[in-house]
Amino acid sequence: MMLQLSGVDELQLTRKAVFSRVAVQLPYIGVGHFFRLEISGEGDVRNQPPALLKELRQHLSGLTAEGRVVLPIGLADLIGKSYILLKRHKQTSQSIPFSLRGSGTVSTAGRRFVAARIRFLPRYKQDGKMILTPLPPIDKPMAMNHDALFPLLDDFRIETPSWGYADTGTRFGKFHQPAAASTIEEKLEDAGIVHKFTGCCPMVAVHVLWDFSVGVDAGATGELARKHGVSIGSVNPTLFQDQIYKYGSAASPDERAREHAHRHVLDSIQIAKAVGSKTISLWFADGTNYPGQDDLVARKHRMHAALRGWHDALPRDMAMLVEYKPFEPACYHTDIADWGMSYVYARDAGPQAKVLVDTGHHLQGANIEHIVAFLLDEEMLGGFHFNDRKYADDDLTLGSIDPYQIFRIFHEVRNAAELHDRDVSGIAYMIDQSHNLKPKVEAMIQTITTAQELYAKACLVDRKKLQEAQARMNVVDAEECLKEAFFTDVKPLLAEWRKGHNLDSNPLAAYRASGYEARVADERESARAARGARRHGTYA
Ligand code: RM4
Ligand code: MN
Ligand code: MN
Repeated sequence: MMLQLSGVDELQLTRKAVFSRVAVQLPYIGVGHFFRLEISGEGDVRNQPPALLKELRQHLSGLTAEGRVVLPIGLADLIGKSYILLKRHKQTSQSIPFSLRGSGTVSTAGRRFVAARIRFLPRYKQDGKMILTPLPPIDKPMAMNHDALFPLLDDFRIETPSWGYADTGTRFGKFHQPAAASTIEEKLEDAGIVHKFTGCCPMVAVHVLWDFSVGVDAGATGELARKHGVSIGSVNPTLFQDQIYKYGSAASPDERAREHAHRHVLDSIQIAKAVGSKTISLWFADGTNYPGQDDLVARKHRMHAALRGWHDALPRDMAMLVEYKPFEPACYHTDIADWGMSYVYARDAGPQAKVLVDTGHHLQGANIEHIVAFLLDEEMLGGFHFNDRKYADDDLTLGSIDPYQIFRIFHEVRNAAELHDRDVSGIAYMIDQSHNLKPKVEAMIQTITTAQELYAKACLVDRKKLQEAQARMNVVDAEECLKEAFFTDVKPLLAEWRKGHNLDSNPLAAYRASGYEARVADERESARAARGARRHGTYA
């Protein structure tokens, strides 16, 4: 049936007219339903000067259909008749906002060109109403202004890890820092300070065996977090350090190890409930060191069964993230070695399970942003563990080695949101770093401000221009869109954003000026001495 349009059903391009953005909302699109937009034009543009036609084409090619298929529409389509055929592959009972966007000013002053009308004619099988809402015209086709960027920065929250504040190191040794946190309270205090100076780190990830002791009420840890102005984010079961895990945890051939892991994950879910966390984050050291050591497929089946069982034990509002890693500590095979395996395990476990991408967990040369784009489109990306590396899982500061890569990852997140109608609001942005040499809190503040800078740059990519360049198959112009955004100095923008949030424009300098590190170094050294705590730095 043909639906009736309500509101405005046509737009006009006239002399000096502004080609407005329009948003089309459909009440429902289900499997196998096609949504067809007929674009027809009136007016004769054939005798117009080439420069004008070029200009018009540029604006019209920015008109894209969001959905599974993105088709640029050229001028030829406008003169004649064209159809955009869209098919949604996934069943959903929710209303899906579907938008057609075109923006830019057509300036035709002094020329004879009169008008082209674009009419949107929806044809749709279901009863329902189609609403065409003209949005206010925009005067600059490009560059995201503050009004658009700042809300995105407001929503960009990064979770810091409790273990990033403690003395951690390599397997060859640890170097102690007087100000390093040793207790969960000290870690939460540090996390609270990072949030105080950055304004975007309200949550802290915890590792169960490192942060919770037997007999201590988990709810009290949640309270402690609140006291320091933060809350507990992801809860990470610790499935690798007990002696029983010598041959693995969930995939171990030893039934007692599997049972031990099972109880620990169920306990972790209880802890998550008690602290008000909505995320269980799973990483396994499971794997083998030698060919033939164990049956790879039998291990796969054990892992499957464990994940399914744990998914069933989750409260309805809790997510389960499945992290992968190609090697280490296992040297021959790892049971969840890459994103594809995480995807399959998560998909089969149930709808609350998603993939966790740790940027350090790939073999050299892997295209991480492609993995991210793919998972986003599949609606299977649960979150990130951010860090940087030069060689393996080095856990270095985000962006210290390859900032362009992190930018490209954020660019794919923004693409998914802005061009492909994906909901990216649930993605957990988490840091997973080990600051062996740098002072812990300084390193974390440096990490967070770097993440904000790279995210802001990715937000600034002119996606309209990029789509136009892609439609013209102009590789150089397309790449330049990314480089232009990447090389934009966003520090003034971020300083302004911070000002609006009553934050110092330079969080690192403000933190240093606060004298926090020297104060807690004294307090923590005395507290450790009073407890008789001894700190070991040795590997063996
Ligand atoms: C792993 C992985 C996990 C972390 C452990 C301790 O390499 O990155 O996320 O929990 O280390
Ligand atoms: Mn990780
Ligand atoms: Mn790691």
